[in-house]
Parts: sequence; structure tokens; C-alpha cells
Amino acid sequence: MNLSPSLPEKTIDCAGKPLDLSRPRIMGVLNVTPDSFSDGGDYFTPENAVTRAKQMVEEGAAIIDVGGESTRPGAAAVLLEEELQRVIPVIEALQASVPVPISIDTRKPAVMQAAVAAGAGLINDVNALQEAGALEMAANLGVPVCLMHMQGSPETMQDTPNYKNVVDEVVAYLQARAAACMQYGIPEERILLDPGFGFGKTTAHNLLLLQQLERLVETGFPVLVGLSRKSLIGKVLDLPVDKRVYPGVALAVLAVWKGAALVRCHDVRPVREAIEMCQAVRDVSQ
Ligand code: 9MG
Repeated sequence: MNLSPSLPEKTIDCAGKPLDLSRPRIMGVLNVTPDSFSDGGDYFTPENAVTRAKQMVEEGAAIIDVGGESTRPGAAAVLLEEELQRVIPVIEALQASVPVPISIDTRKPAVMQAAVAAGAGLINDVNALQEAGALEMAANLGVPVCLMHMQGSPETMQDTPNYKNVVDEVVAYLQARAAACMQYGIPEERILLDPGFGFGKTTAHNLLLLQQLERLVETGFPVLVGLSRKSLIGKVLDLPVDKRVYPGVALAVLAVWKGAALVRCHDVRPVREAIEMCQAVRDVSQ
């Protein structure tokens, strides 16, 4: 069911800006941090952030994800005031200058609240709304949420990732978090799920999750994946961050082929062209 009858089926309402998920879409990454693993410090001012966001929209991004706290392995947590100072001026500037929805990548309920007041239309929480007060906040704000799986926290998650069956556990965890959201009044139409590639997972765990992504797609929730420039590429191909574009495109295509609805990435143009080709093959009929 679609919550907004005026919107086409599979379109979600991101605080007044539609996000059409009837075909695979791209979420462009905009890190407003000094220390993110691949673009830390590049888009720190609202002016630079707007320039970069406009470029990503022109290249085909359907939504821009703004984050003010690095979630790379080993990253230290950021204080609330610091995170607010980083993201709110950028979201205000983007809201006025880009036509697509803006999502806020945060774990903190107070940041969710301020970001939505500033114009964000989707909450992207790598902690799946587990912080105290996050479920209530997201339910009250009335915007869609992306729930991501992470084992541990960014500070320690890559120390000893451990699962009996990574696919079973990730799917069960995300289904339980979606159920918790619905108990708090977040309708299922506003929930997206993300297996959290690189978040408390070995290379084998990441590869298994992508190999069996259909398992998550079969839950019926739109699936978001973030594989762009991640260390699993570095581990398999022994490549530094700035040489991971082509394998990142290949992984995005695989994810879309398996049913992913939204691909979070830095390199928007090549990923958009590749997934459009992939979709053309999927769509063709006699
Ligand atoms: C913030 N962030 C970094 N990597 C991510 C991923 O893979 N998925 C989502 N939803 N957010 C991410």
C-alpha cells in the first residue's frame, strides 16, 4: 500500500519530496566530516557541499545522504553539538538548492529532529534506531527510515566480527528492527533495510551477504546497499580507496540484479550508467 494516494506505487514521500523506487536509484554520499575514509574534509563548508550535491544530482543521484559523524572502522564518536554544527547548515543550504530529497545519516535522535526541521526527508541510521529515544523520534518525525545492520560500534566493529550464519542473523535482526519500528507506529511503507556491508563483517561475511542478497529482498522491504569504495574491495583486489571505482560499479550492478532498490555511492555517474544498463536487461521481454 502507498501512504500517499497521489504518489505512484513504490514512491516514498521524503517530507514532501518524492523518491520513486519503481526502479533502482542512487543515493549520493555527502560526508561533512574531516575524517571519512574516502572523502573526509572535502565538502565541509555549505558552499562546497552544495556544489558537490548539484554535481551528484546532475550525474543521476535521486537522493543525497548527509553525514556529520564518520562511521569508518575505528572512527571515534562525535559530540552532539559538533555533529549539529556540521550537518544543519549544509542541510539548510541543500534544501534550498537541490530538487531531490536529502537524507540524514545519524544515530542521534536530536540530530534526526534538527535535520528534519532543516529539510531532511529520510533518516539513515547505521544503528537501526537503537539509541535511546530514536524509535520514538523517528515515528514522530514521520519520515522514512533506513535501518542498517552493524555488529558492534564503528570504534570496535572490525576487531572480531563473529556469526554462526551471517545471512540468517542479518536478515533476522533487520526484520526484528522493522517490527520494532512498526510497533512504534512507523508504517512498513516507510521502512528500508540495509545489510551494512563493512560494518562488523569480515570479507567473507560481506561476500556472503551480497551473494545471498535475495534473502533480504524477499522480506518485501526496499533494500539499500552501500558498497562504494569499501574495504572488501581493497581486501579482494588489494586496491587503495582511490582505485576502487570499477569494482564498486560491478558490486552495485550485482546488488541491483539481486533486487536492491537504492545504491549508496560516491561515484554517481558510472554507477548510474551501469545500473541503468543492468535494469534494461532485467526489463526486456519478448
Ligand atoms: C553512513 N553509511 C556508511 N556506509 C553505509 C552503508 O553501507 N549503508 C548505509 N545505509 N549507510 C552507510
